[in-house]
Amino acid sequence: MNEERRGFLRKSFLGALGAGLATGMGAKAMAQAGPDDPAIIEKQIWQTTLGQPVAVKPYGEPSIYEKYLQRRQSPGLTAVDAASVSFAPLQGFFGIITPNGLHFERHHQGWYDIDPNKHRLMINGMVKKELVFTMDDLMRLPSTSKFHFIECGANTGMEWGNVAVPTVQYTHGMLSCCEFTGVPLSLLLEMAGADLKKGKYVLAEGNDGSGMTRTIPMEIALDDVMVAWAMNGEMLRPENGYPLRLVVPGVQGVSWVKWLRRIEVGDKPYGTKDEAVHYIDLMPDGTHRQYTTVQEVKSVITTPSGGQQLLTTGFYNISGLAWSGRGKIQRVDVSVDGGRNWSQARLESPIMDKCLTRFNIDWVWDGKPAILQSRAVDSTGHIQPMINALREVRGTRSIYHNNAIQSWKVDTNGEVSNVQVG
Ligand SMILES: Nc1nc2c(c(=O)[nH]1)N[C@H]1C(S)=C(S)[C@@H](COP(=O)(O)O)O[C@H]1N2
Ligand SMILES: [Mo]
Repeated sequence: MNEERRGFLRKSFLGALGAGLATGMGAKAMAQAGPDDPAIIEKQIWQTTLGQPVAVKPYGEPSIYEKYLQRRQSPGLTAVDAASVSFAPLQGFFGIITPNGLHFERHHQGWYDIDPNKHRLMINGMVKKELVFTMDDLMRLPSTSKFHFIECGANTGMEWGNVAVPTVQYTHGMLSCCEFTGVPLSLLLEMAGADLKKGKYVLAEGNDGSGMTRTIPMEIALDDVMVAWAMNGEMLRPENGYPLRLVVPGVQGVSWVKWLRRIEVGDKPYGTKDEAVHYIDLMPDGTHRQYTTVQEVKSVITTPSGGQQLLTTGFYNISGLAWSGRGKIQRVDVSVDGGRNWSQARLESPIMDKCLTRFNIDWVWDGKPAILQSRAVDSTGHIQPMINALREVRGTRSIYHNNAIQSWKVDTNGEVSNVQVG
């Protein structure tokens, strides 16, 4: 790889955006390689000297050449760092799994590294017997592992007002996807003898100072909700709820209560601050829509995406992610001309319920301006809407639940930027 060009690419990308460069963007540099390239004909230091011994780093880290791929805070979005969000660098991900160190974070009052020996989970309310579990008690139970996406209800929220946030990290980066391991909540409710006749809801409560509490309808609680201690093969990271969090597949992130300490069975919705003041959708007529549970079908092209630069005309692999809180992804169509023509993208397997699905499609850029869009359809037949169709129903003053089609404009100089079309 041509070092200068690589340096130039990194610098320009960093200078413009302060965001990481996705590997695979060195198209021109790769095209310049040839039979006289010293990188292939000369012996390199890594061929002629001894490498590092094992376990220099008992817990492994990414290559130093990937150090700019980081989760990042949006400057000016929140005044207090402990009540903030860091966005996942979607532009640098491959496949569907989010590496644990790059999972997005959203804390209402900071994160804690809670001593698992002091952590308890209580099941109370309308139950025959109140139960309190230690982590050891929970981890003896029959566990299950499942892949799911988590998306904050406020993801893509700035687009309601057409703020044209520059990169996919900031437009869609409150999204991650992991394999979670834990026990079904239904098992714990059964053990406590929950009153399933009168008990129509559960309240989930976190162990942090924000007093995070969310109501979950009983049919969802009994369906696929998990009390999880692991993500991607290791214990949860402290930022993501160590040692215990709720996994509520298909439902907005706020209901995935971290540092989970209590589940209460009740007969009506609890109307807590996190569902009466926050996480409510402001509708055009001034009313609020409460208890929006499902994250509707959505997709986004992650490469090429805002802030990236196409260096030459020619072949590109357009790649992105699609997901639906209602089930599986059925189909993704991609347009390169602002929605006039659509072609069906390849869906990579596995395609799982309430999980990210990776799509890819070939594209040859002719050097003319282009507008790239993706439109997902889920297994229940729901289709991702155009932004203005969604605005007609939802208005422009909401923050939450924007699942509109995202448009990236490619300029004649190869610069990719965020625009709104349709
Ligand atoms: N206890 C507790 N749980 C919480 C939160 C919190 O601040 N405290 N934030 C919620 C919100 S708004 C989201 S979007 C997700 C974010 O999960 P993550 O930080 O693991 O990405 O956690 C939810 N669970
Ligand atoms: Mo959230």
